[in-house]
Amino acid sequence: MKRESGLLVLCFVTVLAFSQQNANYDESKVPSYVLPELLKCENGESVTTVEQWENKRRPELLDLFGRHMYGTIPAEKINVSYDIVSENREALGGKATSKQVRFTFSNGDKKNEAYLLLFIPNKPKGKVPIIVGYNFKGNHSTTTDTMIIYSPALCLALEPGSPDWVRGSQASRWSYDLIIDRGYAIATMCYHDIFPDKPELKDHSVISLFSGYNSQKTDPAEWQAIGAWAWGSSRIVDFLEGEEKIDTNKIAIMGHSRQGKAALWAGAIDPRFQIVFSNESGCGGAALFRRKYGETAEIINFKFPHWFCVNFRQYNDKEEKLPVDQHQLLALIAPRKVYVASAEGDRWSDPKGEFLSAYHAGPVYKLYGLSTIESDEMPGLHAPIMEDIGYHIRAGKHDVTEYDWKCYLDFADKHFKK
Ligand code: GTR
Repeated sequence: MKRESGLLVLCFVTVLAFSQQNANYDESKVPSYVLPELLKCENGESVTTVEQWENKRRPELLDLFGRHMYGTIPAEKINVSYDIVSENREALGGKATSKQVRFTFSNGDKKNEAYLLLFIPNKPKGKVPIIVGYNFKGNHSTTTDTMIIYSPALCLALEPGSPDWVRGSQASRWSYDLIIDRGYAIATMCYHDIFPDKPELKDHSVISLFSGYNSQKTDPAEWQAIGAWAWGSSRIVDFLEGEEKIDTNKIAIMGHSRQGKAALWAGAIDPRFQIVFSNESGCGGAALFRRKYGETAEIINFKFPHWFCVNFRQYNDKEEKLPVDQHQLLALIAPRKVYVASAEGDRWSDPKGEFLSAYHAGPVYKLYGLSTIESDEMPGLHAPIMEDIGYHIRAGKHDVTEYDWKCYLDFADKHFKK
């Protein structure tokens, strides 16, 4: 390694270590805070009916989250075409049909490609519910099936020779057998295909296809990576609407960590997602900003300047000034269902902040006459709460495990199979 680049890496690692050290893990140092009101409009009007919520408060909150946090998604429609490039009726030992679908996003001469990997159970014969979720390291990393095509953006996002090129390297996060055995279809795409996850790669993201995109200038409320990932998951739903075997009234989205953030935002803006599973989504996902526990606005904006809109940076170390907090994001999903999952060893994501957010989203679910988390005391490990809002905390580190999937499937059964 050249001396200069060695120095650069050292600087980066030092700054990173410093910013992570700065994170608070001491509950007694959590500041006292007042959460922004769920059921009070910006003009002070109290919300007591579903009509007021849907016509006034909900649109207000969607707008605030767009302008101050995730950026606003353009109304423009670009072209999206789908080509089924492979179909295998004997996938997963014969119990599923797999399909690989090439998505081509285009606007004029510019285009991007992404690949969706879909497994549909061969039994039962009728329509089945589906869970949609992005993977981090390419479709090939979710299974050892040698038919799986490498996701196109990987050459931008992964180092040549990196172990991430190995098939099945992330298979433990994708419990395909379990999901299929339980009668669910599953669809995954590599998130890099939508926005390759580095600030300097925005020119390769779908955002660059939209009219008005200027690589030299980002408007303060312009959408960024999380917005693009959310937008992309809606395009997956567009495709699924044409799939005969998929029950489009039963579409869930599952996102881990940064993808948990994107899944919650997708669930807030696209009502076709009937359940949102947030797996350890932490800061900018389910966790309450005002607790300033673990990762904070300042740390996340510093490490990932391309995730949130530019406006969001003004809340670095000023979380109390944010016009919203994350219980309101969860509430935007109502009356559809939301499930938040934490891991004990994942203090960076602030498990308690994730739990409290789910708890404080309750009043909107109550407006709809739905069931909520009744106590603000966290449940014990492996004691899932499965109301219309769900929550669990499991032992172990930041990851997606078979235990998480089992809980998600139980929750989905409860709501989809009643
Ligand atoms: C971390 C980031 C978290 C979370 C995580 C992940 O580095 O600080 O907000 O998104 O990455 O996506 O695994």
